[in-house]
Amino acid sequence: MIEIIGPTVSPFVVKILAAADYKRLAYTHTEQVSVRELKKYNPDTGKVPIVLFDGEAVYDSTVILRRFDQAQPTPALLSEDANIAAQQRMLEDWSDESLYWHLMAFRWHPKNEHRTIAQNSQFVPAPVRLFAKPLLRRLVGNLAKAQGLGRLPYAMLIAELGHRLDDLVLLLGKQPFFYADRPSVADFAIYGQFATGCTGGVTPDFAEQVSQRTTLVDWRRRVEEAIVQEES
Ligand SMILES: N[C@@H](CCC(=O)N[C@@H](CS)C(=O)NCC(=O)O)C(=O)O
Repeated sequence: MIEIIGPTVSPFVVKILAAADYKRLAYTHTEQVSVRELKKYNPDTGKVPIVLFDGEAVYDSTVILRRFDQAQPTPALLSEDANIAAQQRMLEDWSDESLYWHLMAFRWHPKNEHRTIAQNSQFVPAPVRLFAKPLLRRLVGNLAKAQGLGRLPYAMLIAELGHRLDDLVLLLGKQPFFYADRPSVADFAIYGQFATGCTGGVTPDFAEQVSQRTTLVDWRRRVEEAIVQEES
């Protein structure tokens, strides 16, 4: 039994849900997670997503996707070609560890911060919800500043995201998915970041940068079609 835990405002939760759907895995999904459950299931990082595989808690979206492939090898989330698989893993890691921080910098910039706080307040425990704004700013918003991208002037943030997206267009080239004909961990990782950055109206300038690149808009639609096709 596979139990996915974590809210869909998290790009990493969207990443693993999309991969699970693509693989037609049977699972349950719980959006809300209490602080106590987080401590119980993931005392190391306290982050979501968490997946319970027959009650065994596994965290980190990358490790989770590897477990999905172990649990059900087809369709595989990595190419059979070792060199292509290596590139897919590297792009997955870039998405998780770099693109994510671009998105975080957008989310916590003063231009968007009020929408980010409104979206995330529901996850602050009721007794302290009155203090959601300073709490979220301190616990989450400051992470973007500490990482560095969150200190950039907004125009530079937009330009840097644009350059990275242009690189993605080049990497994709004429192929339907990154380095391959089938979606992989790389596609699901980037899909998670795009899906959360482009929907919900929290980071309109992030969404605008993606929408200006038709190659990426078409790629995103193909990932969504692959998920739905595998679902039906
Ligand atoms: N590398 C982790 C990143 C997970 C992550 O950063 N999750 C965020 C939500 S988007 C989180 O739980 N943040 C809460 C915190 O940092 O305490 C993964 O791939 O699962």
